[in-house]
Amino acid sequence: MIRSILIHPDPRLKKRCEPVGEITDEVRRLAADMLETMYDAPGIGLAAPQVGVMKRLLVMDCIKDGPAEPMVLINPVVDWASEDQTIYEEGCLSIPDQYADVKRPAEVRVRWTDLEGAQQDRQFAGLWATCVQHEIDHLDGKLFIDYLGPLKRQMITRKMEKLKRERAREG
Ligand code: K1U
Ligand code: ZN
Repeated sequence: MIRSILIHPDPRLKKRCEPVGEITDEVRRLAADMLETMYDAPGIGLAAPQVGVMKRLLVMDCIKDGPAEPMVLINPVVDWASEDQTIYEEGCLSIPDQYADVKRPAEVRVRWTDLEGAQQDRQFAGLWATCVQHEIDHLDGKLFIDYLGPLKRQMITRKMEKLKRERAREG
């Protein structure tokens, strides 16, 4: 099932999420719905608070061409970040059609729980590293616009308020 994606500003996008406990059918359904929602958008990542669920779960697939590589990360933790940084022009499904350069560590090692309850860890580089950091930020109530200066952030927020008013009028 495709779930609706919250648009900034929304208080749920500013809150820190709670860890996922037991991996129940509800958690498996959420992960499946989030992957479907991400591919439909389309996007390369999606975090649970973006669909209004305040749990530490994210999905991503940064393969643009070639066979899909869907990933589900439960309770992800960044164990190590490279000193080397990289700049990528980021977007966000909760801030449609707005893009800005964000500087982040070029590589990160992340550990998480998978849908079978097993511990996983992997070192991410390139777009995967940028995306996993963007998604973990969502779980901590942080958006990519929080890395921008106040004027640029305010300009984007005003555009999103206008978009939400227009969408509400359209019904
Ligand atoms: O978390 C999100 O809002 C999803 C976001 C992830 C992301 C994008 C860019 C850098 C870091 C994280 C998106 O997927 S925005 C859409 C997007 O980037 C895209 C859409 C279609 C094809 C390729 C990329
Ligand atoms: Zn985002």
